[in-house]
Amino acid sequence: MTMQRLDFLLEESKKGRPMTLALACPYGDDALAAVARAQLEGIVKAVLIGDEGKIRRLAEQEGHDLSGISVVDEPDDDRAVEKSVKMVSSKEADLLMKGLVKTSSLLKAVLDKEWGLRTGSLLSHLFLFEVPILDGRVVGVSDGGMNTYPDLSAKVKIIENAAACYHKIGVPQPKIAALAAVETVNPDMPATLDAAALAKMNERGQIKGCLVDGPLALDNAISEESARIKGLSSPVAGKADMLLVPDIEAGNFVGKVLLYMTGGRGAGVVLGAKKPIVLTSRFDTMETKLLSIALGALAARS
Ligand code: COD
Repeated sequence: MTMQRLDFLLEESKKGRPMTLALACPYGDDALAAVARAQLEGIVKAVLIGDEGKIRRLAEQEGHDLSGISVVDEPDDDRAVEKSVKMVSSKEADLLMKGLVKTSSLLKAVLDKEWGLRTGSLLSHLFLFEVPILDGRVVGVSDGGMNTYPDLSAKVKIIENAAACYHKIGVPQPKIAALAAVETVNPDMPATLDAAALAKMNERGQIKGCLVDGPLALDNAISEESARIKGLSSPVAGKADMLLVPDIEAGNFVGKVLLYMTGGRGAGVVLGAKKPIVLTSRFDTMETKLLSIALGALAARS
């Protein structure tokens, strides 16, 4: 069974208590619209941290109802990011969201040794995509957002972070394809060596809570027909829930192709920190932002 459509994230995240979300610098890129909607739907209780005058003007211009939403006035962007991160590290908020601020600035604040959200483990980004051309099938990609060129140990952590998130959204044994350009081990292609090692580590119980196979090429990770033609029989080939990509470039390209060239929807979150971080890009639609908040809210549950 593969996951279909991302709407279940909205349904599930409405159940139980709304999570308190700290949104840093909520200016003009649909983040405010998505948070206002998430508050209305009972998914989150939002706190907006930024220039209060600007936030209220924007809400009025765009017609967002801020009643019930708290605003912390901090006109300086760096200090607004710091305050937002501190709200989460002090447990005043259950999850963090990036508004109109550079991804690297937010991540650097999250990694601050004194007041950041480090846990001693690796932080990694997971993006779930709903792919129309596959009848709405949900395919995850990690890590196309945070870790640039992960080594084998980092890839293990990326898988573990993703598996823990899949468990929280109701997939007890996610099928993870360790991607490479080919499905055979080739000593000249390091991604195939890491993928084979990860598959073996999973088989031997060194990586738990998921099924990992690799190396797999994108086609035989996703398409059962392609896996059959290549003679691959494994519980993962053709049925992958998540693609473990070799580096940020591969992850970013796959993700952007799915969003911008297939008209898909997505939901993205940074995992492995004290609490999840909703990290969408300026170009993501309001819908993708709302789905990301729902994913973050589910991942924030203990
Ligand atoms: N998890 C935990 N700790 C980390 C991580 C991580 N993923 N990355 C770095 N650290 C720690 C290091 O151990 C070190 O203690 C400190 O943070 C600084 O490490 P650097 O110098 O390697 O990292 P930075 O601060 O220069 O950059 C970290 C970023 C996450 C900002 C950087 O890796 C980055 O820019 N990633 C890409 C983000 C991006 O642009 N995404 C957009 C794609 S759409």
